[in-house]
Amino acid sequence: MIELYLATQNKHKIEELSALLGSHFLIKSISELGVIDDIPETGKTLAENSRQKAQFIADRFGVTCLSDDSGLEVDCLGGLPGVFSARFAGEPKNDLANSNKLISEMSKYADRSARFVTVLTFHQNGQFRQFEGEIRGEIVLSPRGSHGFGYDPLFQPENESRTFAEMTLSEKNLIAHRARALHKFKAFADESLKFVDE
Ligand code: ITT
Repeated sequence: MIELYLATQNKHKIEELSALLGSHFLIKSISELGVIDDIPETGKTLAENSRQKAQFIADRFGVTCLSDDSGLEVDCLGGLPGVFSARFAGEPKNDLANSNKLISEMSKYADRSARFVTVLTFHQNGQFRQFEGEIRGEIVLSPRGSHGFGYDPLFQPENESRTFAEMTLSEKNLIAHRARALHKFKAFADESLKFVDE
């Protein structure tokens, strides 16, 4: 079993990742390390921000950790909100304000295609590795559903008639960006990590 600190303050990410990580990992919260504020993210890409969050925890505590930086990239907005997804409507970050801004910015476009992307960064013993997952879909201009978080009520994955917010966590986790990135991490872990319980 490997102790794995999740380098995020987002409880929904923790829920989604925890449901998939499996029994080889003992999941730990960075609040146990005394980190209770948002970890700074000042990069220009999801990959840079993801690395920055894992590096922040690694530099201070040296622990094995996994960070997540995710974003919604909307084609007609040139990839926005992208790296600005959490604070699209400004500070303080607010899911509803972000969604309302997205609806208003998109109303003049017919093309509603978009993708969700996650970049996970795994740190162990000074080594960093990244894993990316994406799912394509489209933005609906009337929010639907009450599950999930963030832009979930506005995102309808391709080949689905429901938004992410109309799915249970396990249904979302069968297809979503974060789950796809996590499966890549798990394949790497199964191949390369030593679990002391084996
Ligand atoms: P941490 O930095 O502490 O991990 P955060 O919420 O600030 O938490 P991000 O910087 O990755 O995380 O921000 C991504 C934003 O994109 C997030 O706040 C949501 O608004 C949105 N988002 C990310 N993944 C999502 C998902 O699976 N469903 C809906 N919205 C999502």
